[in-house]
Amino acid sequence: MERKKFLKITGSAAALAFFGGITSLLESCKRASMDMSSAISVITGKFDNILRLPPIINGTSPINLVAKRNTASIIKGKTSYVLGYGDSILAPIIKVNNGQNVSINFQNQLEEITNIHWHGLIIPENMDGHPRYLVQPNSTFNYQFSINQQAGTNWFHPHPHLKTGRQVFRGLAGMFIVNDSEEAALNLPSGEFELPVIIQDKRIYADGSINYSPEEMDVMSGYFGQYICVNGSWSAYHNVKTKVYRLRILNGSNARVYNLSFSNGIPFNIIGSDSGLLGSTQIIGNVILSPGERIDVLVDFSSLSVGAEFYLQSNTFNGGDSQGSESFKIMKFNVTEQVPETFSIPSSLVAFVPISPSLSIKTRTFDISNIHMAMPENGNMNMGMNMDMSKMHNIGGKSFDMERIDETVSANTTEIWEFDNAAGEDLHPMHLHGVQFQVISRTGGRGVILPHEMGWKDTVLCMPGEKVKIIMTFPNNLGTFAFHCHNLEHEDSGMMLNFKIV
Ligand SMILES: [Cu+2]
Repeated sequence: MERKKFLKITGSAAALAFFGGITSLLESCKRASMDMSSAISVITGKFDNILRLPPIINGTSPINLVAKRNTASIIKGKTSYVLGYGDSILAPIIKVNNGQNVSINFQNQLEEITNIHWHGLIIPENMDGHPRYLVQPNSTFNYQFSINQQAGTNWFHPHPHLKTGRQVFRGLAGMFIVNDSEEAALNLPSGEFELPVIIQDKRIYADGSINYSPEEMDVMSGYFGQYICVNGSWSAYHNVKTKVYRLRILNGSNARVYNLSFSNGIPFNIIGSDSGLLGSTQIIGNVILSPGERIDVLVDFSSLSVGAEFYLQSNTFNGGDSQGSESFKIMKFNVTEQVPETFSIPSSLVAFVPISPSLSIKTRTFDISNIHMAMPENGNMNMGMNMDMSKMHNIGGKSFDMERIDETVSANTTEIWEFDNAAGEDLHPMHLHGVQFQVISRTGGRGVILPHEMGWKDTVLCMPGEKVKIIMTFPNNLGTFAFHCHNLEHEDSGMMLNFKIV
């Protein structure tokens, strides 16, 4: 057996011990040899469930968010038991303007600790939702910050260590949109022509509750679901007119990566990356979007005929050990009304200034291949019951320690960080809190910077075999922030470190 496979499997035995299960190493070996991708096959429905559209809250007045148990109709005609920040699954969409002060009164009505991480927002460390800052059950916290960043599609979700995966999977997440005047000048499609598309896969029990019970293979690869949902609707459809639409697409899944395209060949006009608009529109037929990433796209339905039906789908891709082997439909679009369209898709968007690599004062490299288990402090690899799940993944050989500062950086300085997955077998979407970056190179694997990466990013996908370099200038928000893999099972099993801005 290869050394790295052996290490993975011994780690998986530890995971089972963590979850209180009893299994032998032999059993783990048998399971590890199974084809992971065939273990969870996507279930395709009739696409007769009307797409849920989360309500929109304007952030100019104080916002109330309550994390609680809810019911939702994820599958048509069935009740599902979920978590949400409103009255259903997910949260209302929060919309704010750059320069605005935001106040969110958060109430935790769960029976466990939680918090909110504002993914993509550049805000002070005590508001960012680091796992050190928790909100106890039946307690409240007032998140207050001012928005000082360009227009973009951000989001929010819980971040309590070891519980993030479960709380997000059960339904806690939402979209957070920042608008600004530069964006307004583009007169982009709005109202019914601006559509949130939050893609998530769910495992659902027969009784309607969401199943989150990861076993060793789930912790290694990530937790997948058979039901591909958009905005909390499985097998959904949406009626459209013959217009240009703006789709804000968020991959809010725990672990699943999608290779997105339209079944009728309509291209994506990509106008924005994770948290900002691009300098110029990038036209492309498909986008591989990993957990945590967003794309802002214009899609032109104006030449379609009434009665046309087509799908947003995911195609197969080369994604390492556990991903990309299946193609499936995600949601259906029906063209139901012919209307005139005068909007033409702009080729030039906003002023986007690349950060010059010559400004970088330091390059740091992080081995994210996970070919070695993190070593415990005493140097002994304790197999079995003594080793917990929180050590199954690592960055540079270190698993997450809440209080340890792993990297120290200076405010207002620029650095290059490299994520090295050259020897890795799994893909890892790497996310930094507290800063926005630009991708400056990718070597190995796909070998290029992709069209949806040519702007402000906070999450970047590193496929097996790839080394990805990013550049960023740290803001003047002093304190400790996290950076981690956004495969939430990898994150919860240790693939997270702290960096401190001083
Ligand atoms: Cu990962």
